[in-house]
Amino acid sequence: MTSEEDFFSSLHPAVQMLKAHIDQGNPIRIVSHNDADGVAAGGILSTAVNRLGATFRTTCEKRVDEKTVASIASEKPPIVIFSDMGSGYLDLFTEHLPDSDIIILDHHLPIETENPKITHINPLLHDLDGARGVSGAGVSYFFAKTIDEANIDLSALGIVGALGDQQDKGENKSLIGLNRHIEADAKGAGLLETNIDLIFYGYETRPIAKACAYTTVPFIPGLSGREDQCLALLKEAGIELKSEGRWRALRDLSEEEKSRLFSTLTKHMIYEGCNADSVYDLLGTIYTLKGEEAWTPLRDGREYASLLNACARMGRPSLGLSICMGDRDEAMKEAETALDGYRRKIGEYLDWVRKEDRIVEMENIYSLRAKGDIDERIIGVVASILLSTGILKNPKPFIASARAEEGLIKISGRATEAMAKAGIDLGMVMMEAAEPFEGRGGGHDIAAGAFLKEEGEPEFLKAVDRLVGEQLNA
Ligand SMILES: [Mn+2]
Repeated sequence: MTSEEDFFSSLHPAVQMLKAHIDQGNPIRIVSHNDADGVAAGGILSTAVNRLGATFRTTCEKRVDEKTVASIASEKPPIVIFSDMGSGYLDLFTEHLPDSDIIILDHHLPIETENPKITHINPLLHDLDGARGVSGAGVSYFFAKTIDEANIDLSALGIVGALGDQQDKGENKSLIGLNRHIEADAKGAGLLETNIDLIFYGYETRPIAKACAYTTVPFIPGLSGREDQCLALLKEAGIELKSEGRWRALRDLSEEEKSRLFSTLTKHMIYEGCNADSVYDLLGTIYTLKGEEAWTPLRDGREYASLLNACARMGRPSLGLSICMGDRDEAMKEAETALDGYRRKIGEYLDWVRKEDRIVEMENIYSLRAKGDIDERIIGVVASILLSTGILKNPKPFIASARAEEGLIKISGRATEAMAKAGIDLGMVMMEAAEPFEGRGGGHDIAAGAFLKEEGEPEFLKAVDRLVGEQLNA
């Protein structure tokens, strides 16, 4: 059997276990991760379980820790499904949830267990790429499709989750690995179209200045969230904004206009202190979700993911869940407000970071200790943006931290693809570095995190610096 077949067949026992609980009339407890991918995963699972006629309750959590697990245990759930989280915490489940059957649908670094009550689905257990090849929503989608082929319409959310986790690491920012199967399903069902161009949000439908201003992944310093600046840039590039009284969208531009826009963008990026190549981040595969209304943020896969991400980071994941389950009315309006607030916050944080000059260059990493100045739910996003725009002069992983609750700090580490190729695996680094500080760490090679007591942070950062150096010299 190939690893993929191996992975797919690992889903069957989990589906059987779920169905057995539903046959007994048990409620299904779903716990997902509080980010775009996690919300999409939660939406997929909630829909699939709902279609089976089961009662269910879904929440999104920032992290798995003793407190979270103990509070889930207090509900005495017969079965818990963890999605986009859990693989690194099997010992906590064994300790605190001894009476529940547990299904884990995750793509983060797994640990092993002998506990027969845990059914563990993770591509990494089958030598498949979990960091770039499939997301938590993707694993959840395959699970849903194993339940019933009719769940193939949920493939669109699988794509959204993958884009939310920035798994567009193939040529022209395309999806790779198991995500390809999801893409094929979505295209087969008439729910997805792809093409290659500037990846501004709203390629087909939005006025260009808005499309540019709304784009947050990649975040364009000076333009994201600033429509007036985008208008000025278009003017400078000599792009007509309207034709015959109608706003023009990106797809209406001629090749010649596109290349003028591209060179003006390049100048802008250099002016903002980004490296010149970072403008190529703006070109790539556009994922248009054909099942969604034109003019809405859900029409573009990356923007859909940003919307879910904003709901999660602004503390309103249930809005995102409602949208994933089909709500296009109230939840949608509130989510758009959350997205506005989120864009504004990121812009403010980036201004703050650049003004305050708080980034410290160590031997093998850059670090930023934001303390209470950046929201812990947004620190990871800020770290990704700072790393991807080339504002940091040397190619080193970026480790940022912010205060969480109860004297803890959250650490977010980000590395580039090139660094991973050079041997850096931040997931391993975080796991190892957090241990002596009674913290927990883990994740993927290019994106990882940890939690620990604030007083341990300086030593922890030294350990990270050393471990990254060891990986580079191994
Ligand atoms: Mn994920």
